Amino acid sequence: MPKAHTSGSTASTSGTTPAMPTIANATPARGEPGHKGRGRDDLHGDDRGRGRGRDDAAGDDRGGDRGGDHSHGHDSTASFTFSSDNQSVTAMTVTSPKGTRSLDLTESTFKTTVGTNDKGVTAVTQVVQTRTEDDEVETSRYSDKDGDGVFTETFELEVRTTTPTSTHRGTQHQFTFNADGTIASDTLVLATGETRVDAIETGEKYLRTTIDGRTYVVKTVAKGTEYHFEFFRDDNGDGKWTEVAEGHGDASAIDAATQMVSLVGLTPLLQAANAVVG
Ligand SMILES: [Ca+2]
Ligand SMILES: [Ca+2]
Repeated sequence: MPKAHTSGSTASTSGTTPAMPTIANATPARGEPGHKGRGRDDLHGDDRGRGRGRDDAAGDDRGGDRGGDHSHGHDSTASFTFSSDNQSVTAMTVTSPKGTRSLDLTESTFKTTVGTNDKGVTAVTQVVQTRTEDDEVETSRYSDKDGDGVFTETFELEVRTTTPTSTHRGTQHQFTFNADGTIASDTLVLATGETRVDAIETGEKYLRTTIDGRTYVVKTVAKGTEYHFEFFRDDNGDGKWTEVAEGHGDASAIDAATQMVSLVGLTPLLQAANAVVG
């Protein structure tokens, strides 16, 4: 299990080694359009064009709203060309159901991990890509344990860096909790201000917790062996919790005891949202 995100910060032992989420093909429950998150952007109409639509079939989950290179997702793999010392990435191609293409790496930084793969060869076994965009920082982790040169995306987290505005509000929810801390209700707040109950289903877990001095509601959705997670904050105390980060990963991203996304190693990633008033 590769180490991840050793950003030298507090909670960073990371043992998270997520794998390919395939939250695809999720069926909106109860025939409610866009029920439960996926496709919830349809409900908002605003959103930052963050990869919703990830439930639509296997394709390129990023739905192309962000365009460009941003469309690799759960079911895509990557190939890299490394410098001779294996310390840097000189080229990256992503293969998805839509085909293979080279990525423009100008917005990305990479951190490689060299180890011994299953073939007994010393090689790059993991690549962490950090991509900084106008309104978010995306961290993707790729692993090639078997040494075939094909890297599987095992974890991804997109962290919002801008405070919501009327035109760029993002996903918001209202939550209520029971006295014992368990979730009581989840209500989606639409861009219009209307609300819609977001039923809490089997496989969905919520945790209200403090990370780096800030209060978060963390939602983890299990889809078979893949997981999707969202991080919400209500910094201004208006009762509307804004999604400041979302991601996906495999079981290695999950805390075995709680079956929720492991928070180990995530603190430095979430710091990208420090300036956001959710
Ligand atoms: Ca491989
Ligand atoms: Ca708020």
